[in-house]
Amino acid sequence: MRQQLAHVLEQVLRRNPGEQEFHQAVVEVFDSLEPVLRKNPQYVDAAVLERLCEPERQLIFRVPWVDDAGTVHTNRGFRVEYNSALGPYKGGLRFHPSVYLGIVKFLGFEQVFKNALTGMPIGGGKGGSDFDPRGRSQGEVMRFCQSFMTELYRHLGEHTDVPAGDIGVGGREIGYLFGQYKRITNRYESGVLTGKGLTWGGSLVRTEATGYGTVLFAERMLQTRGTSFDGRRVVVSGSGNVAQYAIQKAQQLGGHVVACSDSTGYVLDERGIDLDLLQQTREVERLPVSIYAERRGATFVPGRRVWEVGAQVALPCATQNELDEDSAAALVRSGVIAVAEGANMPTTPSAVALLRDAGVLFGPGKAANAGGVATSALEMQQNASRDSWSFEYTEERLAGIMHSIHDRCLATADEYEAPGNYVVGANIAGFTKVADAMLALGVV
Ligand code: NDP
Ligand code: 2IT
Repeated sequence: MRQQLAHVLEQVLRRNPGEQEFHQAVVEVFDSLEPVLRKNPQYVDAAVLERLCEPERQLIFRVPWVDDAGTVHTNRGFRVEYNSALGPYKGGLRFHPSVYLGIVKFLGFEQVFKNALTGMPIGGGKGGSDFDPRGRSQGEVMRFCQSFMTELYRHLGEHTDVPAGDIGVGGREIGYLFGQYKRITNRYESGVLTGKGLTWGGSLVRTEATGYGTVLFAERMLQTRGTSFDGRRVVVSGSGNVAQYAIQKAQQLGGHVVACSDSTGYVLDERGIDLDLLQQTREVERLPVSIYAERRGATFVPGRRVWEVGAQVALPCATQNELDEDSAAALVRSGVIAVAEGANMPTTPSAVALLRDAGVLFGPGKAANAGGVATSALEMQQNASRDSWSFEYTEERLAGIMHSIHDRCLATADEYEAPGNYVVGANIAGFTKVADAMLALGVV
């Protein structure tokens, strides 16, 4: 079986040259699968691994747009419709200059297993563009979104492919994208995008869901050691959507959140992050965290990673490969108990190994940040029934889903003789769910 995995991996590396993040994501999952394949040779016979590593459809398209000065720009748009064994393709759109096919494929691959873990009827997909929204006016962002959707709309549909937000795509962008979809198709098809505004088909709790879910997952991990967030020193990376609501939920559970960051550096605020001020600065005014630090009278440390301040609970909520081995070592020295990934693949493989060897509770993104997409599925449910649920009810559903993902990861890890290993649990539980559906659906 080890040979079989090595053979498929060799094919993946050869057929997808230069896509380093995609390779990393595949290796991470394959590392867990040997005992599953040994127990289930039917997966090998049906070439499930080979098929899982090849997206069902990969779209790359031109996105031309005109800036405020009249200059024409040509960006590249992507949508990787990765796997639809469990439901329509579902996953976010990322607008960031680092986006290329390898990033979209890694995110799509992760999304397939994450979505399976939620227990909701959603397949996996991901998309985005190398467009950089930073410093762009409202009008420029709107025209970009309209141009992007003018191509993408033909591939979407509430039963086909349902995008949402990710880095650089929040409520504002989803609004422009939905507006253009509606205009082109002449259909008020609410279920075609999630993360919508509350007055036009959005769900309460979707904005908060990823950050809240990550903290609920971490709380459940802490409970297995008879402890909780209460009174714990917490450090969060990023200061965008996921980070903000991770901070809020950690604070609600009694955590003391002393630091967060952006791509320019980090803020150390020993009095505890003031979330209202952070949101005013980052979300409303779209300014960097250094301005928050200035307004708050806190310390701003430029160009460095937030992990060096030390924490008992660390929540990486910015981007891939942002927590490396040195960062992990610094966290371990400071007495970290738990790390839960709000971002996708933020912890490097050697950092994960170091944390696990040190006995730190480690919640991988495909389990710990699944609350966002799970609540997107709840938004789709509300759209399908033309209903809207209360905040309390929706949050209760989210909490139930996070607890069940947590418990399933642990039970699966036990079943495969890797007790307490959430990485193995998440990979195997996600994989078997998708693989069984693929077997049932035949060679398609
Ligand atoms: P946002 O755009 O709202 O925030 C991103 C944050 O990360 C910002 O603080 C940004 O700083 C920082 N960041 C982004 N890229 C880099 C980089 N290359 N280096 C350093 N810092 C960076 O995005 P989200 O909060 O939505 O997403 C954060 C993470 O969570 C991503 O990994 C995403 O895939 C994942 N995720 C998001 C979900 C969602 O529902 N939104 C669901 C599940 C996972 P700056 O502004 O300076 O760039
Ligand atoms: O990575 C993710 O799970 C997301 N960006 C959210 C996807 C979604 O469809 O809500």
